[in-house]
Amino acid sequence: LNQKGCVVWITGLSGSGKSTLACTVGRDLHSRGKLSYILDGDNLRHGLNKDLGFKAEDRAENIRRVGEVAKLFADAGLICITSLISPYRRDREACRALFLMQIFMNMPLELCEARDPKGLYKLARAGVIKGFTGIDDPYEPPLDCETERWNLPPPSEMAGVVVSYLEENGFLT
Ligand code: GGZ
Repeated sequence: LNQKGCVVWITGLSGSGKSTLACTVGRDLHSRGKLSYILDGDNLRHGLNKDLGFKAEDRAENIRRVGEVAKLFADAGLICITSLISPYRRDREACRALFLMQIFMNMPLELCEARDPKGLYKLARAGVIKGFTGIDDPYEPPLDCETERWNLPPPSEMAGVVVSYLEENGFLT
């Protein structure tokens, strides 16, 4: 295997399309014969991060652990794509040095809420889920992500832009 690894960090609200983007990029990389691995917040919370909830210090620990695991994958030569809300700037900053790219899914709350694929926004509005990101817990958009430099491509074009960036930076050779 002759592959250089890296970390692609996707942040954004629940329902903003993070997992979809991660899967699209993963499939594209696979078709180019490149190994990638997706670390998805919601999935990891069933195993590695089972002990964590959604209060600020738990989210911080979640981001820290996933950052460390992503680094291991990247060290092993994989393109590691993470898909976590990672709502607090401070937590992302703490592992920013690990990321090749920070991707912001800049989807308005109204659209995420209208999609509500798992019905969680509805539960949050009803007060059944407390501390839900975007409803009664903050989301702090990144100020320094690669998507800004690209002038925020629409979500459907995002995967292509990510793959091009990987290519330009020598990760697909
Ligand atoms: C935000 C929550 C919450 C609260 C449960 N706030 O869209 P989903 O359902 O599948 O993904 C969300 C997931 C968020 O996990 P992360 O590990 O990405 O969060 S963080 O980075 O903030 O640590 C959502 C579901 O868990 N979920 N309760 N209160 N999202």
